Parts: sequence; C-alpha cells; structure tokens
Amino acid sequence: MKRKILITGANGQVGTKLYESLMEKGNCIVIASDIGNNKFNYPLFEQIDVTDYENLTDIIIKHGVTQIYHMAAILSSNGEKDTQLAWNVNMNGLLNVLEAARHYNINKLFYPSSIAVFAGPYPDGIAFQNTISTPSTMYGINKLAGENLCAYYADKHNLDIRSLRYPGIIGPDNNAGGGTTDYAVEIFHHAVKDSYYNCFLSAPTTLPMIYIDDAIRATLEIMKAPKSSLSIKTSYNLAGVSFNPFQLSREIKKHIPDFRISYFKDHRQDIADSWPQFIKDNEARKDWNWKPEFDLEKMVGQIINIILTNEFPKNESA
Ligand code: VAH
Repeated sequence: MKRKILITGANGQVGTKLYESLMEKGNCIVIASDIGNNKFNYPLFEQIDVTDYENLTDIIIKHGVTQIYHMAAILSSNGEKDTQLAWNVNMNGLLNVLEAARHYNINKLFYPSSIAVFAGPYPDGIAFQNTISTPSTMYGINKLAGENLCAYYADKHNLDIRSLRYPGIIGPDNNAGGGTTDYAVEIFHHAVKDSYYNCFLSAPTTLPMIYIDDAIRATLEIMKAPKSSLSIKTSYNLAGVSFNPFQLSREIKKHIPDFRISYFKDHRQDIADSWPQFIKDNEARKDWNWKPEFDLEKMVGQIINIILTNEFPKNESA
C-alpha cells in the first residue's frame, strides 16, 4: 500500500523542497499542508493550524495519513519577537502531532530539530552530539524540549520518530523566513539583482550551514535507515559546511566580481553568537552513513547558477 505522507509547514523553505523530493521518489501520496493558503498550488493541499488538534486529526483521518514530516515551526528570530507564539506553535503544535500519531497509527514521524539547541561558548566553537546544551533562545528551548518529548512518546507509545539537528539551511529559493541564518539565503538574490548586500551579521560570524539538497537527502536517508541502526533517541547532529559572511561574500565574488557587502548587525547577532561554529556529526556518519556532498564552493556555484538561469520556482523577488 502507498505511504500517505503529510507535510506540515509545506510552504516553508524546507517543506517546499521536501515535497518535491518525496514526489520525485514516488510510491507515495503526499499531502502538503500549512497554516497559510496553497501558495505553491500543491495538487493535494490542506490548510492546517497545528495548534488546533481537531483540525489536524480531521485531515489525518480524511486522507488516511500514515507518515508525518512535521516541519511547521516558528524559527529563532521570529521566536524572540513573539515568545508566546513560538511556544504555542513549537510545543503545543508538536504535542498535537505526537498525540495524533499515537491515536491514529502514524507509523513514522520526522521531527526537525536544530543546532539552536546548543548555546556556547564551546572550546574551539565545536558542539558534539552529547554536548550539554542550555539554549538561550525560545526556539532553541523549544527544539531541545521537543527532542525529549519525541523520545518520551517514542518510548511510552512505541512511535518511530526520526530527528535531525539541522544547521542553517541554504538554497536558491528565496523563501527562508524568520531565521538567523536567512542572510545566507537573501545574499544570493541581492548579489544577482543589485551586486550589493547589507548583512545583519558581522563578517566573522561563523555558523554551521548545509546546502538544502544535502539537508533533504539526510532527511530521507534517516527516514529510510533501519530503526535498529539508530543509536540516538533524541536528535542527530548534522553537519554540512561552516562559514561566515566574509567567506561567503568572497566565494560569491568569484562569480559576481563587482559584488559588495556591508555589515550592520541587528538583534540576530546575539542569537548567532550563542550558537556553536562547528558541529560534529560522527554518530550520523556511523549509524546511517551520512556524508555531505556540498562544500562552500560547490554550494555557491550551484545557487548562483540556478538563480541566473531562473530555475528557482518559488521566490518573490529579492
Ligand atoms: C534559524 N534557519 O535561523 C533556522 C535554523 C540553525 C538555524 O534553526 O532559526
């Protein structure tokens, strides 16, 4: 029988790409959902507010959902602007998804965590899988609590829940929103359009990042991995490539020589300063053979090429 997959937050940066990749893989029916409207004209779409349990379960029953990728969240920057909203969506929304999973036989669930669960400073800026974390943003607190809530439900209710601590996700679609790492998405569209970008983080702010194709592949790989091979019950560290705005701008200049960048820090600098610069993902590499394919040079080349050839389908202008 075909898997019936529900994606919450399908209008988001990761949700849109996840939908495409699942459809490409085939042999499944994918229901896109979001609190917003069907802005990407998904063939199968439902408007879901994950904080509304009845709304969520009505859709799960209607479509006979068997798997959920729970991507709906309020990210780090927006979470600091409205902590009540962040708690409600990130915690009550997750609780609703977990309760629905146990009551409606969802046989596999993906929960996106984040390197935001860490708050340094760390020796050499490195966070390991079991580094003690005391997150200093509402989003990071939510994601760390969410990891443990998922582990609790997996244990108490025999749910199969897989989770990754995503770094900052970078791709050609200009639809990142509300995050601290959004600069590394916006910069490309400004570079192509104006050859100039005013960055809200300082030049040397190194953060763990990952190209969206790597992030999606990691997601599908961990969902496919044999459960017996997974030793981490909360969420796996995932590393792509770490870089800072200066290094990114230097790589962009190889493609757009007259590109200029200026730096004007805003509230997101404090958030970025609380995060590690580097992630060790040894457990992901050991348990399910994770390995990133995109370094900074390959990532920048691919993104600029896609933007210049206008292949990106889901963008407002920069
Ligand atoms: C954010 N893009 O900036 C997200 C991510 C590690 C960063 O969690 O909030």
